[in-house]
Amino acid sequence: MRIVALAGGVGGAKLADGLSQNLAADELTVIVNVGDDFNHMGLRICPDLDTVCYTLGGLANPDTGWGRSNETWTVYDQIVKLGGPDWFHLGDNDIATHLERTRLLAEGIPLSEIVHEFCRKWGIKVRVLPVSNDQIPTMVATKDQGELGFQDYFVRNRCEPTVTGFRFAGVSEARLAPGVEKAVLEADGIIICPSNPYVSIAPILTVPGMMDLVMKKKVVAVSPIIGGKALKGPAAKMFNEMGIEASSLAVARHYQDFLSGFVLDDIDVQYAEEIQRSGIISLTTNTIMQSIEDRKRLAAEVLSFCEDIFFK
Ligand code: FO1
Repeated sequence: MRIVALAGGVGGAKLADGLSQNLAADELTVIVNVGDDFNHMGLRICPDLDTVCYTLGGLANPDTGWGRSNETWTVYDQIVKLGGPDWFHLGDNDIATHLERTRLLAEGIPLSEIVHEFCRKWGIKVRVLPVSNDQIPTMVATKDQGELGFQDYFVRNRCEPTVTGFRFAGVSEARLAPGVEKAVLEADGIIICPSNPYVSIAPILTVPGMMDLVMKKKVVAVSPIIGGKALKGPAAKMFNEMGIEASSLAVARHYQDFLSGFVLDDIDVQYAEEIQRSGIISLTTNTIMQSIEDRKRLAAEVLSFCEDIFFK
């Protein structure tokens, strides 16, 4: 079964990894958010692409979810000693990724080709694609600090400001990266990974042409909110600040215009009936992925759920 998975940060990367353990390499394409990307100290940083690739490559820091495992901070410590920015932590191994990506981008190599090359070097067989090779910085409108760049909101401000909205700067001029259209058209279906609907999935779906492509396929989403909370990151806080009570039901409603199936955690079983009433088939299971085994198990359950839905 050929799958296109839409993914953002840590939760998305974990399910993508689980899917890669259940599918042949040529059956899975992961389309990744680029809205978190920014320039820092002259380096082009692509957090969600790196989190997905590091996770698929078994290189990810298991505690933080971002950056590399077995990391050292020699360069970062010296930057701080020199009075440089200390708010965004760059590990030594991770810096190599940013340096080489920045060098290749400066030579005019498109981001999608750089990701492909890095995946080859990291032994990742699954296809990972940025949704676009264009820069589409996610801007977060906040109540007290006006509009903040995503990393400014997420890291420097620790997601504390009250959000009032989101903007994906330049998205109307952005083009889908080469390979995205073909991957979606050839897919048997689409899986929206348990990523933040506002700042990981929306920036993917908003790229011109993407929604039209997605509407041609059946879509299954896995809830990033469990028991009213997000396991990681500000998704639940954002729902609440946007005036919507955070729950897996709210996530299903958020996607309901194009959703055929929805996977929610056992703890949210009380929502299953209401979700079914809105025409979305639901699967209730343990959606918490702590171990690699959890990822593989959940992905296997999601895939068999998809079999029923995509080929019905
Ligand atoms: N997140 C943090 O909370 N603190 C950091 O210092 C930090 C550094 C960092 C470096 C490279 C990278 O790829 C990601 C990094 N992240 C950090 C995560 C980043 O903010 C991502 O955008 C989030 O994980 C959301 O996807």
